[in-house]
Amino acid sequence: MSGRRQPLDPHLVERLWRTPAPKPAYDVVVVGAGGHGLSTAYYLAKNHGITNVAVLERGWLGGGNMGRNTTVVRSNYLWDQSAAIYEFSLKLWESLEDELDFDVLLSQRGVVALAHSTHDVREIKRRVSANHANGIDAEWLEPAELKRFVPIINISPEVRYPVLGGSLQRRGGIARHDHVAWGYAHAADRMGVDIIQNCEVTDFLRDGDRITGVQTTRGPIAAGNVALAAAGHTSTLADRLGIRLPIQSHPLQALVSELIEPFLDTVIMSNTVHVYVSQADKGELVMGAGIDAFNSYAQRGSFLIIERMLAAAIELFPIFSQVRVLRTWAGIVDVCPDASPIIGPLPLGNLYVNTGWGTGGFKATPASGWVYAHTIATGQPHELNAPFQLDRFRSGALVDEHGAAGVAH
Ligand code: FAD
Ligand code: PYC
Repeated sequence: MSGRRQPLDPHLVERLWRTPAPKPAYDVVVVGAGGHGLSTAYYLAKNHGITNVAVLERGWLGGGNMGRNTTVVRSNYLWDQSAAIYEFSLKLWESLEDELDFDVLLSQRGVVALAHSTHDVREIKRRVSANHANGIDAEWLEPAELKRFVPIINISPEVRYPVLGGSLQRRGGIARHDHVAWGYAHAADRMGVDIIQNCEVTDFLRDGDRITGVQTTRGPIAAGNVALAAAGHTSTLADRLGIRLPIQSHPLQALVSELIEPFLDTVIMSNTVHVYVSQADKGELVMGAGIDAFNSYAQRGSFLIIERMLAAAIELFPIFSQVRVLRTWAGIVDVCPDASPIIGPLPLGNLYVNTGWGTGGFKATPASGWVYAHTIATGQPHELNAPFQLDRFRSGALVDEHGAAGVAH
């Protein structure tokens, strides 16, 4: 964390990007000013010199999952294909402040994944071995080692789901999601990208099997290519074209506590008891759980999830029983059957999709934008997103990352 550069003063935020009126036509229209849309626009301009780009956002920049996630960054996935893209992302994170000339407040404080059953122990140890094979830092910690690393954790064997050990990725951690969105927006804007808020894409312009632009609440906009990056709303947009994506949209909730003195300096996750927690620099505990089981496009979930999340948290960290919840919220996540993303062309000319990051796309923001920009600029997948094409649901070459997702879904 360098503590330098761009603002913490909210008045300065207004000046980080322009507020242009939409032009009649662009080389590329990106739909959605979340992290993935903004990083895509940035790398289109930076890596490929394509600057006649608009990012269209129906609400405000970062008002979707980008501003609602719990900011966990790591790369300890199971399969080679995922390890490659998430590790590339983590390496981009490690130099992102210099790249964007903007504080993103990456804090590599370590991410722990807990095991509570023999099955968990085998599965997590297997992932540690797979991480080593892919050159990704990973360690297995026995309960006593975990207790030394996280003194407030309860390792008593007398609880419902005792802690039997866990993995640790020391290079994992958290970053400030709003700063990441602002940093990409600022840098893209400086290279000529138009970021247009309050501009909802309502339909597509097409010429036979080719997409020629978008219809928006601010009029039609022609485009050489249209790139969807609308997270939980991508399937409804594709539906306008009669394309049915293998995506289920669900609420994913999180909460913060009141501000307390710093006492937790790592991220702890338990997929089994369905809670994860970190402590933000400000002092609030940031917690989340698994998805709400029902489909929804509303940014709210059920109380049951909050109740269970807190019960699990208090069992793991009895000291939390003294802390009060300050606020809760939800985002809409776009979940593929194999818990991996889709990044590539759709079966209509000039139309691309980046979706299916589900509960884990924040950490992928830099790599996702990098490979999506490459795909749009060259018409070919980058080697890192080649395994994540839509046709894997026909070929059966799935990349199942439910275990490594860390959040039950
Ligand atoms: P979004 O920010 O949702 O961007 C999509 C944008 O498209 C939105 O701004 C939306 O308004 C806009 N849009 C939608 N429809 C239209 C339209 N028709 N026209 C124009 N604009 C449109 N991931 C991690 O890696 N680590 C975590 O710790 C983590 N925690 C999470 C916790 C919660 C509670 C949630 C909800 C998600 C979490 N995630 C996490 C997942 C991560 O946030 C998402 O995978 C990622 O943010 C999705 O990409 P995005 O940022 O581009 O999406
Ligand atoms: O993907 O690491 C993750 C994550 C943590 C919390 C939500 N998603």
